[in-house]
Amino acid sequence: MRPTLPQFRGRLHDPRTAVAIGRRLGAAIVVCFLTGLISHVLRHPPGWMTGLLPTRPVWGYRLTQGLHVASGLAAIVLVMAKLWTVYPRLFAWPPFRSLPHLVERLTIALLVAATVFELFTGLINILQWYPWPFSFTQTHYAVAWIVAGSLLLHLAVKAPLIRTDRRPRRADVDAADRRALLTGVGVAVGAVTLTTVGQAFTPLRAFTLLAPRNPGIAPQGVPINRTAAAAQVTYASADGWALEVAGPKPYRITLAELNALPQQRVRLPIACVEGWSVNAWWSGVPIRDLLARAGIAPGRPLRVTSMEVWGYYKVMEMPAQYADDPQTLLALKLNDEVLSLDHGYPARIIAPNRPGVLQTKWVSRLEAL
Ligand SMILES: Nc1nc2c(c(=O)[nH]1)N[C@H]1C(S)=C(S)[C@@H](COP(=O)(O)O)O[C@H]1N2
Ligand SMILES: [Mo]
Repeated sequence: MRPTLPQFRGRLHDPRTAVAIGRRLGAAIVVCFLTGLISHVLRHPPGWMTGLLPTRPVWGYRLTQGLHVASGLAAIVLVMAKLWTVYPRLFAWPPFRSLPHLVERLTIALLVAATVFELFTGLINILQWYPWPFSFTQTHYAVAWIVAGSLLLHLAVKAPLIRTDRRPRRADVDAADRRALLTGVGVAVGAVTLTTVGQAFTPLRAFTLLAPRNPGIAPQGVPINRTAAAAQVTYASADGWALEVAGPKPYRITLAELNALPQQRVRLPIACVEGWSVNAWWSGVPIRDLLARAGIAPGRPLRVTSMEVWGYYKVMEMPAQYADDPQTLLALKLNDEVLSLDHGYPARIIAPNRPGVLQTKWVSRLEAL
């Protein structure tokens, strides 16, 4: 028996509109997926890849992670438009006509669920809100593959429909309405992008109304993710600090002694995984000089430990090419001022083309692996 189901007379719930929005959504998902892969590999490289991670361009991660968050935010708008065009099919009767049709609908359910999950967790994460019991990075990464797989299946199943869509039609009476809808969606994507992209693309930072971070409003010109208070680091605990360098000739060195060593000044960005990024001037001692003093030859990966009491980023590992890079510093100054406690006083890491989470603050120990 056929239940009473709603009737949909709106003509833009048609395949042609769904394909048109799908193309744009697909493009956003491809950019988001690829830039997400880059981010994952830079943070958790499989062993064989560690030596291959590039240190140039220094703004590489800034660009890819900015794109990751921007394309994800655009996809939120596009996915809503796409779901609006197709949702009447939820009420199609019978729910499935054949086994292949049932399989097709299940793969769409998987695709929608996985995509909504990715966009929702990503959005909540850039707001630094973690209302879930699982690890964000691992789950977000794993589900991205489900999106990729079910999207490929979806494209294969719908290939005939997408192909017919290319053929010119004589009487497309909805063309003007469809154009209006697509323009509206485009304007919405543009508005979301314009009000958020300034968190990474600083020339537009005056428009950063909706982004969680505005790089224009930041102590010493750089936003802060984890404060010293959250990491339980105080000026008192930094008192009497000395950097410990382990190696064949281990040594301890005080802040005054570090300041007396030859300094390097470099312009490098902090690029947070949450999408905000900003360039800054950093001054300090090249890490390779500190390692050489301990008798450590170039080519060795490094373990860096922070004096913070607890945190996921207390210990960080750095592949050799970053440790040896002349621009990788144990920074003592930010934009020509002594680091503030929140920025990692007395000393922090700054390295080219690495995610912000690996730019360890409050460094207490270096050790070659
Ligand atoms: N020891 C330590 N270092 C850390 C963190 C941390 O939690 N602990 N957070 C990292 C993150 S997520 C970012 S984006 C950068 C931000 O540095 P900033 O606060 O100086 O901008 O510091 C990184 N360094
Ligand atoms: Mo970050």
